[in-house]
Amino acid sequence: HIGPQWAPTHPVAKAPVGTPPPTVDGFVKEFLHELNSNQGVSLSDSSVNDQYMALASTVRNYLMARWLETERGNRENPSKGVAYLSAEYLLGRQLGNNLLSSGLIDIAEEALKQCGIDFAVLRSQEVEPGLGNGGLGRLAACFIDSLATMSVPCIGYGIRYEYGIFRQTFVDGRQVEQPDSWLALGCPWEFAHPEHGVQVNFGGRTEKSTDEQGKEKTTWIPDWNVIGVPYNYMVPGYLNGRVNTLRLWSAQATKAFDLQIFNSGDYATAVRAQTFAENISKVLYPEDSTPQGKELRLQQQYFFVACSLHDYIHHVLPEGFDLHQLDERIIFQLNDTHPVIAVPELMRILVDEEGFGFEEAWEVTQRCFAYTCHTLLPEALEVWPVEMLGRLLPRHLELIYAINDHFLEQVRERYGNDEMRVRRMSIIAEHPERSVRMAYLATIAGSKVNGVAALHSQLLRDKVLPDFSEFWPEKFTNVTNGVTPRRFVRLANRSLSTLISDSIGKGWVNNLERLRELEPYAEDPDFRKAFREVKAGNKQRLSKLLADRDEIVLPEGHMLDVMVKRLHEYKRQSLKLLHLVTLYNEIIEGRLDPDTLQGRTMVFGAKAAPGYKMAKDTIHLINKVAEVVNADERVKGKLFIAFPANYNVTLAEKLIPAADLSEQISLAGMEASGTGNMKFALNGALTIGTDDGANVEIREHVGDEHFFLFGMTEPEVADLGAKGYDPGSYYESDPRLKGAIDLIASGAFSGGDRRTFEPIVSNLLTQDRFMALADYASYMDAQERVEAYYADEDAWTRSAILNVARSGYFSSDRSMKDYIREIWHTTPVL
Ligand code: BZD
Repeated sequence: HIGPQWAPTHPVAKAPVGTPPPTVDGFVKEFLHELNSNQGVSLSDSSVNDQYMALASTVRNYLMARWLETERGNRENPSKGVAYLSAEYLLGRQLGNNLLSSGLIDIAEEALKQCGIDFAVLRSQEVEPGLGNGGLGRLAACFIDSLATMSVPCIGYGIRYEYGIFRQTFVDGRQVEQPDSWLALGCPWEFAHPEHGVQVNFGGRTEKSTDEQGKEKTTWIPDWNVIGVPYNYMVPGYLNGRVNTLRLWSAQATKAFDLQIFNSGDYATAVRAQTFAENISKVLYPEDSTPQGKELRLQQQYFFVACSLHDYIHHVLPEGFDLHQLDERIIFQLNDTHPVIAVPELMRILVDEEGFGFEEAWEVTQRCFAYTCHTLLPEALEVWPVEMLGRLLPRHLELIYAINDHFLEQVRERYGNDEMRVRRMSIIAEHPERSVRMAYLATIAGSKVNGVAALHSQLLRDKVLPDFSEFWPEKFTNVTNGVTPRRFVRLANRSLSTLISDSIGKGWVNNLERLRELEPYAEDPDFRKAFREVKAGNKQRLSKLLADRDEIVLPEGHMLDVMVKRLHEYKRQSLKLLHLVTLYNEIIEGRLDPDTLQGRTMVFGAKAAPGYKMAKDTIHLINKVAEVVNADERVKGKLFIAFPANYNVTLAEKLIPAADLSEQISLAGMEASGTGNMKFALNGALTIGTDDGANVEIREHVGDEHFFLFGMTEPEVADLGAKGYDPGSYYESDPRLKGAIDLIASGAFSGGDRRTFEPIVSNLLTQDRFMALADYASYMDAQERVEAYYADEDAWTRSAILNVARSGYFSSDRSMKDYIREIWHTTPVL
């Protein structure tokens, strides 16, 4: 329960000097002023983009005094804060959120109306900053929102990619990636500070020397460098007058490159060198689970982490701060292993620049970091070849070796010369090539290590890092993920929010457990009716959006069955497809009477990593099945498939509130947590899901009767794997499954060409690493239960309302509270 200490002091903090009065007239004046003086146009000549920019500036100006005030408070009354280190922030559009946080939404809407401007049009003008791949990046965005709302001092540090996650298009049903030029029309939310550029070094060698006192000293002599330019973004708390900072770094060539131009006379080469430096923050890597070991990615990681540590130590901390006490001021939270190179970087700063002894520096370092792991897939654990790391960061490699020696000595002390164990626990892997295991480094350095859902944290201890959890049992903990109710309920689902607030008041927005108070309303027929109307309205708005955006015309009155997430084999979009193709096949074969079915529209949204062949083939198959099924008169009114391209935060905000059914069907033990699952439950969709990730806890909270569980449990998966899994046997023994797979193999969805989807078919029949066939029968069963339950409108609505009422736990405010209690030990500033 988020108690009163986390509640905002008062709805809108006293307006500091310089803040425009929050009145419609004042807003109009300020808006027109911004339009004239910033955009340089009159209202009658202004473009939609001008108007959007001016509106954004107006909101920004309103938040500015609060931001500066927060900064001043941080300096004058410092308390322990959080530096969230994340290579990704999947922010979504800023305008609506910033208006909501400042309490200006209604005023702005009215003010624009007076200017003859449609607010909704301006909101759609914003290109969302897609600076992340999926769950991990979105989680970071939710966390900084919650910390600001809970008045916890936090700086988010990351990378200002010039190109975020690619824009997905479909050509003949296949994914084609387009660059995401999110900055093309200008970003009104950022503040560049080139004067605070930080130099980041790379390459070269180290030199040992002894000083006058006979103390050994190491000097890193790098051979190239770049400048990191900070861009600051406001992170406003919800109606509490606090505005934290997100600081993203952009790479710029240093003057050294200009000098090279001058000296070499080879202009073209020198300009290429400049491009090389600026490439570092050029593009987000679109791989979300299989690190490619690319040197540029390691450069990105070190780049932002070096900038951030320097910034924190030299610009945020007061001058002369004793770094022995660093942990009293800050905790660096490592969002997965991407920022783990910060560990040897802090050691380098303390030892080489501040003159600490190794032991002394290591003690401080271990108190200043904590590590969150977001995966269980072995191939997703990041490792860097020693050769590459040593070439790019020679001093850091030395420090990693020193950390490793120091740690392995402790292991030997505890276990004697158990060399097998020492080898297993070493930060350095020897095979297939010598490399640095970043998750081990993070675990050794971190004061705490956490997984992101109860099951995941357990498996992390038992399967991924068993030696470490034996060595340091108290280091391991769980913090179940959460999502921000501001963006994903209050903003995305305005009509549900109104219904809730009219029933239980507005307090739920930053105290989500209060949704419990809705429970009795599930028994109220009028409330159920109103709830259904909210869903229907959301579906209508979605229909309009998909018609405009994608030329997809949704059938009316259907159950909306939604699966939106990155495309990955472990998430099993293919299992969903098998369900679909089975229904289709059974109908056209005359074994299933379509009149016994409710109308169902299945919505997919998914990007595949550009190099992930099986994922891309699956996207192709979904599109081709959609083409055939949607055109077939025999299933008309019963089955429809929609696959809008370029699923992103903006689309999620439209899709999730309209959904009836949420598909969370990963193989048990594979999805670390999932956060989409939480967003759906909070918006009144029922879940069909496996016993995986946070599904487990969602089911516990909402109750078994309001959740469609299917599939093997994690131990059953492990057993089956150990016994030897044979997907072919499921195919042979289940005629419906065989029928569906044969239909795909026959070329029915590829114009008769049997080769097109052969890789998918043969993979399912011979490998099926994520056991879709083993869970198929159970999934089909569960879908039949869904079908029957949906026919009972009252029962379904009741369950949907209880899903909302009982999902308050999944607020990211609660996650933050857990981090604060278990890991950070920070206090809110009120
Ligand atoms: O992190 C995801 C997990 O798959 C989800 O189960 C979990 O809910 C979220 C948040 O904890 N992991 C990612 O999204 N991972 C990445 O995006 C990623 C990106 C780059 C490199 C490796 C992984």
